Amino acid sequence: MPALLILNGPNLNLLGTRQPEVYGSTTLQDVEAMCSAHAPDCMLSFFQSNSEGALVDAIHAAKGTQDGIILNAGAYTHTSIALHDAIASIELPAIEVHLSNVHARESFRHHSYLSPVVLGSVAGFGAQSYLMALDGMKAHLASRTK
Ligand code: CA2
Repeated sequence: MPALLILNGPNLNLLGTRQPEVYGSTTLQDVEAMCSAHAPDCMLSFFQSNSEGALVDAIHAAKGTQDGIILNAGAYTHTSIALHDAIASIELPAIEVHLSNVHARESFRHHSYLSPVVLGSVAGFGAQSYLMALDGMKAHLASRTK
């Protein structure tokens, strides 16, 4: 059974409570419950932090304990070389997730420091983005063990 870490970055703890027109009305707890229901064949761990260093630590801790990472780094996506380096260093497959279609928003959201070091990205499907990333990660891991 694959062990997957679902990591959420800054302000995502506010999901469902503010800006529902951008991020929907689903809370982070709802998203986590949807992931668990969608992937009963995976051992899921969840972590959210508003601190860049705590996210780096969680990525480091995933090495040797997890088979993959699904990551919504929030605004750190667009700023964090530290998260880029952390993902590059652990040699685990990672998928970048966004609730909103970042490419249809402000230009400062168009660049991701994470995109070069992840398997792929899913953006724009709200909470469904996480489920699509789970499917992609499961398919990727299954194809490696064949
Ligand atoms: O679309 C996404 O998932 C983002 O990663 C969300 C980030 C944003 O900075 C990225 O550009 C795209 C922001 C997360 C903030 O979430 C909030 C949720 C509710 C209320 C306020 C903020």
